[in-house]
Amino acid sequence: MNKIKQVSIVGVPMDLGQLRRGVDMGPSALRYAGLIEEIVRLGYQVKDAGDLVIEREATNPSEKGRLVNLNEVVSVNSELQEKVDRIHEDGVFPLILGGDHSVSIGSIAGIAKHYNNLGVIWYDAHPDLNTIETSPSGNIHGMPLAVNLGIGHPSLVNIGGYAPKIKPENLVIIGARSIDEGERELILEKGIKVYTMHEIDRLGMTTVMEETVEYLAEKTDGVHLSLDLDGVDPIYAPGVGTPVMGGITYRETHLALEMLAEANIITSADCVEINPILDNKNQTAEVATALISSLLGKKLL
Ligand code: 6HN
Ligand code: MN
Ligand code: MN
Ligand code: MN
Repeated sequence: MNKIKQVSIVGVPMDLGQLRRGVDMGPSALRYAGLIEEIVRLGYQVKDAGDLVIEREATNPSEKGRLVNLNEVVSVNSELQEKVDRIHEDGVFPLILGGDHSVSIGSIAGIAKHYNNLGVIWYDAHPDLNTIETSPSGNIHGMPLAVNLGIGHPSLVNIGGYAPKIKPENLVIIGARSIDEGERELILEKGIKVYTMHEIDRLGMTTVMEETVEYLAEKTDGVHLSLDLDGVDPIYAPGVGTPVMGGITYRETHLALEMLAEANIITSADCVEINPILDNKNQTAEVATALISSLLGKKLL
């Protein structure tokens, strides 16, 4: 990561992957929290590419069947895919600001084509491995990891014109504590490496991250970090649409990202699910800003 001293920021004010409005304000909240200035202070050359324009239909999205807002989610992610692809071609570190977690479909679609074995770290309370058949909600933000593995609706799976984007053995999920039955089956069937809260409690974050780095470093040629703020305990990150108690602490998350910075393996990232409407004075965006700084190499001393 350190050889790329340039970062390009793309905001995706998208709230169509679920039914709670407000997560579209995530990019603004992060800019307000000083994210751009903070990355500049770390010595990076930063380009803020602004936000994608999200077109939405005026009708109630829940009327349209179980895949909520499918067409809109496909079109936003297709555009995001192209944008991220170009950033990567310029040799710049892409940092995508959500928006709900469905934006990881477009971000990973734009990145994965540049690697033979893109690794992914999915830092999240949820594995986001649902399909239309297994989803309890029909919300696409609960499906992006399955889509990236090539499982799901063809118009989502084929964004960017290729599928799958990633291989199950190149994936590590960290922080899971709300796992739907179909997701559990998929995890076991594909042998996906998951550190649930149970493993984090037992092993401690140091061991979890040492193992994660070792697991990915030997077989991947780049690693994308998908940081869902609901992975962090809602005490620290209350501004999220699907909070789950018993999460990863603020310090454990810093430690995790500091260890990734030291290992120098992260080549792109997205930061998603911040909902300022549900937040406490922009706390969650401030937490995210501090966390991204750790990821990009900020040290306490
Ligand atoms: N997220 N598993 C639930 C669902 O509706 O599929 C929750 C998904 C949450 C997704 O937080 O990115
Ligand atoms: Mn290309
Ligand atoms: Mn998620
Ligand atoms: Mn989540």
